[in-house]
Amino acid sequence: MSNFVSVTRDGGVAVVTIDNPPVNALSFHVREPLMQALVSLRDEPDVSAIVIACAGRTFIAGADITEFGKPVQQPDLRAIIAMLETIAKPTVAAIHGTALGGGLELALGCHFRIADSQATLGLPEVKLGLLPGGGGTVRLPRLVGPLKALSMIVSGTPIGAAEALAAGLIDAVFDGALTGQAVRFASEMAGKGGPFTPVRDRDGRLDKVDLAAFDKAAAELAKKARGLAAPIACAQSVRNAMTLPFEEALVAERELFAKLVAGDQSRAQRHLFFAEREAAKVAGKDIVRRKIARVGVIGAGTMGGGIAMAFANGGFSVTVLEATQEALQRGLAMIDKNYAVSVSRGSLSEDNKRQRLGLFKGSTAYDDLADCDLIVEAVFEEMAVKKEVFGRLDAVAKPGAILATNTSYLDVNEIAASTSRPQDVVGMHFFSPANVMKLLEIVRAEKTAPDVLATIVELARRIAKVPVVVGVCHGFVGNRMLAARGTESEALLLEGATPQQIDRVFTDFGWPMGPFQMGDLAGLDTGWRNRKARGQTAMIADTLCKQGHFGQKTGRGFYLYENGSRTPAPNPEVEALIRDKAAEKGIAPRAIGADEIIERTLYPMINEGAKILEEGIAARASDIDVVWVKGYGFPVGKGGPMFWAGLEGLDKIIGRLDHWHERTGKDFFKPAPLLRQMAETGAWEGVAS
Ligand code: T1G
Repeated sequence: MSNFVSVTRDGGVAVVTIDNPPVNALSFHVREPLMQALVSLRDEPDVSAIVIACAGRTFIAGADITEFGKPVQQPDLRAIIAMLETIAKPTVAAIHGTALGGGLELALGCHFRIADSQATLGLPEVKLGLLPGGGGTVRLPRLVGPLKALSMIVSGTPIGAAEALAAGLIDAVFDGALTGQAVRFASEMAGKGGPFTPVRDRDGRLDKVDLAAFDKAAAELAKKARGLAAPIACAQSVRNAMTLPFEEALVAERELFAKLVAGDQSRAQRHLFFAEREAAKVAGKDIVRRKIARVGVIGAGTMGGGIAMAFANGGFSVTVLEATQEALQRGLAMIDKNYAVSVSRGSLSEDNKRQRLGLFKGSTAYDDLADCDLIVEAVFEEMAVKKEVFGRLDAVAKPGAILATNTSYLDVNEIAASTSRPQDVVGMHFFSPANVMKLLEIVRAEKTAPDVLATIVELARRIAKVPVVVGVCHGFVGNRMLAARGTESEALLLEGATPQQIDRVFTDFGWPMGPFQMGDLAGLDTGWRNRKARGQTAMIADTLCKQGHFGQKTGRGFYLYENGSRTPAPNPEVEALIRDKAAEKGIAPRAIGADEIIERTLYPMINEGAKILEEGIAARASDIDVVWVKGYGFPVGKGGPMFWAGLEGLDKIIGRLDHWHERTGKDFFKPAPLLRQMAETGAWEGVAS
């Protein structure tokens, strides 16, 4: 046998164990010995049944994603499953941990599937821009029915063992000692005698759903695809299971898979899969992390409350500090209300709500933070206020406590300098709503100790955040590039583009919404306050703010929101305001095309990303991609701004930046040296191989 696949015997039952850490991916060095083992066991007369199990923390978590884009080495997964289905003796998959993708597909090639009660099962290929390419779209509907299969495959969301049992995906659920129970189960099946029908021959559930109902459900799901090909292909392949003979549906699945795996969208999404994990790696695996049990949060407003919830959701005890009892009670009431909404939506049980609320303590006295291992401030975004808070923290926090600031923009070095322990100070830039948004920019200040950084990066994943370590500059990575993306917005309006037109270019690109609709949603007053703090102006936006028009919350901003509606409608007053301001500046409006809008918003954003890399504010281009996809809704099918720059072509980007630099004289368009250097070498690190 091989190091990755072993066979043991338990009576007449053969147990094939796969051991390919860390997630038992179906790499070639697993597939080859696995095929050999199954072929020989199929023909061994004294083997009455076969169990396929995995060592380590999980059943097979899928095909080996690192193999995509390279020549397929036989046997491929489909060949193994096809061979499995020629075995007459009972075959049983023993599932623990996560049976995902090709792992679940292999299990679908067995006659039976049993699972540990804590196991999850799913076909998440759509999240990689793919579809289940090992027969999952054709076999799963045969067990759980077309509609459940459609929902599982298009969403990519795994289900638990109990749900899988109820749906007919698995045959039994056990607690503990799974392999032993699998052997007993297999032996019982063998004792009952065959024939054992492979999943491929079970058509009973396919015709229980009429095609019209299926197409209606698929059409609903297609609305959320937002330009991504994989969700549509997934639905088509499940539909083929209903309308085509098994073999034809399998061939059609393979053709759809081949197209997706070679496409830019899947390359982009596979890039992001690894980029997210790369970003979470901190130099020095052997660094001892500090123990974090109790967390203090200063400020119970929107950000502070959301941050406190993020920690409570991760199981941490949280002390919430506010300046007054009234503010504290308001903040705690908001937290309670947020949990109540989750319960009403069914995403949280009453027990979980009670358990999480039990983790909170409220206080108005800094001394009550003395037992906290980590204290996060989320107070007003002004340096003087931050310094005052950190000065007080320095006096009460216990030695070794980590002091974190949630600032979005400000200089964390300056904040750290207001304490006697700058080595314990770090930035934790959460995104609103902090209990929902995945991105966490971890700001490494000059004096931040390595173990502080390592502790917070690891902690991020415990509170379901995606960490990216960034350096100190105004706006760090995300907001600094957001500013670059928006610098020309006003000019584009004055020269003839409308807010609707610009927003439409963004949504056609794949963003959930454009910059003006986003500004109305976030509140135009936030940007106004930041501009004033930096002595900057924006004619149109400032005028709207001076008139008290902050966007959705006031019913009007760049758009109108009639009767409390959240749906934006064109605002004739804004269009008149733009014309008036343009006339004041002697600008004759002209037609502005989509390409120009992209070149004057997204290209400068990429240029800023290159400068961020040059300055070492981000360690990798892929970190920037993670920031933008997880924090700002950059379309996953384009892999993030730096990956997309590779798809767009650096020469083209540089050429257009040069054009706008010459035409406007704005240095902001001057291509960063790194862009030119990468274009010459052709080795733009933003593009996966
Ligand atoms: N292939 C290669 N490497 C993988 C991998 C995979 N499928 N899954 C994880 N890794 C690596 C990962 O990069 C990291 O590496 C380490 O394992 C730990 O992962 C034909 C086409 C299973 C829920 O999409 O969702 O099957 O950084 O940090 O948080 O139809 O990994 O340590 O060097 O994520 O405990 C379908 C992807 C593939 C599942 C565990 N399967 N994996 O989460 O650990 S396509 C998936 C996950 C397919 C077939 C199709 C998670 C996890 P490193 P981790 P985790």
